Amino acid sequence: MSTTRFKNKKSHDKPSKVEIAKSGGSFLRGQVAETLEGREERFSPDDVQLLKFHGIYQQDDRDLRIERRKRGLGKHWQFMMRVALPAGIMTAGQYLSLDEMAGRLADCSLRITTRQGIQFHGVLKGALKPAVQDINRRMMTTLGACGDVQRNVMACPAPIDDPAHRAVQRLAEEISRELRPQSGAYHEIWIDGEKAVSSKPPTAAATEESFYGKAYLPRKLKTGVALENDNCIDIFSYDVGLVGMLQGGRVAGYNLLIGGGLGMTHNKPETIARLAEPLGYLAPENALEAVRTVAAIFRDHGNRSDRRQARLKYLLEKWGVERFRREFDRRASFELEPPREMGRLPFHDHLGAQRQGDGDWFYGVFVQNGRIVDGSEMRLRTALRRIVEEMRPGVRATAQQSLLLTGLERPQVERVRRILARHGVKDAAQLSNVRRFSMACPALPTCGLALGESERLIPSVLDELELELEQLELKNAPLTVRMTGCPNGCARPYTADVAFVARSPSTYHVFVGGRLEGDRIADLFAADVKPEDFLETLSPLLKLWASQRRNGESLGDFYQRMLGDGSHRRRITGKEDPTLGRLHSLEVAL
Ligand code: SRM
Ligand code: SF4
Repeated sequence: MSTTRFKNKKSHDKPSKVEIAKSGGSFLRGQVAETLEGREERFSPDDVQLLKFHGIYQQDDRDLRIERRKRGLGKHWQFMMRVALPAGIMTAGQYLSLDEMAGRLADCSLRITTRQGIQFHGVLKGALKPAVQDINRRMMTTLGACGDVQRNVMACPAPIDDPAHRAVQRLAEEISRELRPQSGAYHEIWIDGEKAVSSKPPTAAATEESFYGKAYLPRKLKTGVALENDNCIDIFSYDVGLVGMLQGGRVAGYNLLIGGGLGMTHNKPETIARLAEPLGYLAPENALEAVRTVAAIFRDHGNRSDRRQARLKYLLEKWGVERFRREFDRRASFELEPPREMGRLPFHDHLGAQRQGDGDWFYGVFVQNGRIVDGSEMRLRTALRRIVEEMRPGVRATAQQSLLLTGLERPQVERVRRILARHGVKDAAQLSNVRRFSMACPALPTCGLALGESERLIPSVLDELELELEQLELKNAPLTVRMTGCPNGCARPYTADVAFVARSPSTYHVFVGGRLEGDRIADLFAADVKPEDFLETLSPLLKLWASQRRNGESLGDFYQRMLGDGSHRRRITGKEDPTLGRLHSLEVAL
């Protein structure tokens, strides 16, 4: 396989500002070390771009903006740090150290991300270095958790003791390791040359980034590894997906999917959310090379002048699958076979108590919006710390922003339940489906791109929906509701049964028609709806679903059946017409 150094072969217009910052950044160094030592509260715009590769985002507390402006003060600068955890896997010691750091160096919360990472918010500049050092000391890393590189690699985190689950978790770890940036900058800046095992120490050759080159990838690259009988990671949403096809309980090979991605911009028809599509089938021993080959094609041919058009999905739209496959075949040392037939990939959230298959049990704890924090009614952070300190289970983050406690003996499961209940944390079985399968992105006050609320708004929206669904006797019907503070899609809204996507501080687009399996893109159902009108907008459809629903039919499936055009949408643009009107004209009693 080709390992040629990066050359920007495209004849696109001039490189974007971020490309210039990357190329001139001396392999992620910039002036980061100097600013870190200096008195400034924040980094220069170029260094802000480089910091992302180190897993760090410069943010400000947006709740404080108006008040500070009134007092003649500037923004309250702070940082978000992201820890990359392949397949979401941590040891008890690692989890406890992250929990301890959340109290000492961040805002006393840990946040499980939709891609199985852990984020800290509210880290001040002076706390960045100790935090990165602690994380590395515990054999974890923030390197490559953000930035234009291969991001954290996802896989089913369930500790099921079978060859297939072990294979996908191992592969996620291998891909992460293989495609992590090699630059010595990370060590120089954060670890001071101290040798840490989680990321490689600097060498003369490594500073040249033999795979990425000085400009890295044109944009982030997201990869996941699923199983044909377990798609808990939403495999169709990523740039690169590997679906393990099973034979006798083992992964016989992988279907390679490419070109998924959900980020869009409101009113920009040239921006799209789309599902990944099959490129071919390959043997397990070629999986690593396959991801590397896709990354290399992206590196050499992705758009480096317009970041809105830079993700792999746009290259695929431009080239089509056939041309992409020809380029893949030209570079790979093995032959890609035609993709194997895939049925509907089942979804599991892995919550509650389940057997691992090795005599032990695991217990999945629901974490609303991934936020592990102590509140007045529910002290989740304390409860989890007590459990992990006492029982030392493995700890794993799911792609639904929840947590699995693994390797428990049966009596320990009951003890876990008791500790959680004592701290006000509900067992998954006590939750309504609409809450259990919900997700929201952080949005305000930390995310600089948020147009409106998400994580702080969704609980009250779910309260209202719960009441309505209870009355309609739909409490146990399959339904996923997601919310994001902007159209970038961080909580994967466009594949949900129902999604609310902020358009402004007080209005949201409402999407309907995806489903839990994540294999269909929703329609824009209603535009510019105020949160107080969400229920009124959805209620007629919910009532119809209740009265005309087929056995086990999800809201998304029901809606698609009502529309009756047999569409299985795989793509949506940033500018679509709402479908609410179409349903009216179908003489449906809305
Ligand atoms: Fe995301 C940018 C949070 C998963 C698409 N995302 C951001 C930033 C870093 C905002 C920024 O650039 O300044 C957000 C930080 C907010 C904060 O305060 O923490 C942010 N994204 C998140 C997380 C934490 C949401 C969550 O609820 O967990 C997820 C972190 C995952 C991780 O561990 O790596 C997260 N982001 C996603 C996903 C979902 C996924 O990958 O499964 C998507 C849609 C899939 C995709 O990539 O297409 C997603 N995030 C984006 C985009 C749109 C990219 C695009 O192609 O247009 C942006 C904006 C950007 O990159 O310019 C973005
Ligand atoms: Fe921020 Fe938008 Fe992502 Fe939400 S969806 S975290 S508002 S970028």
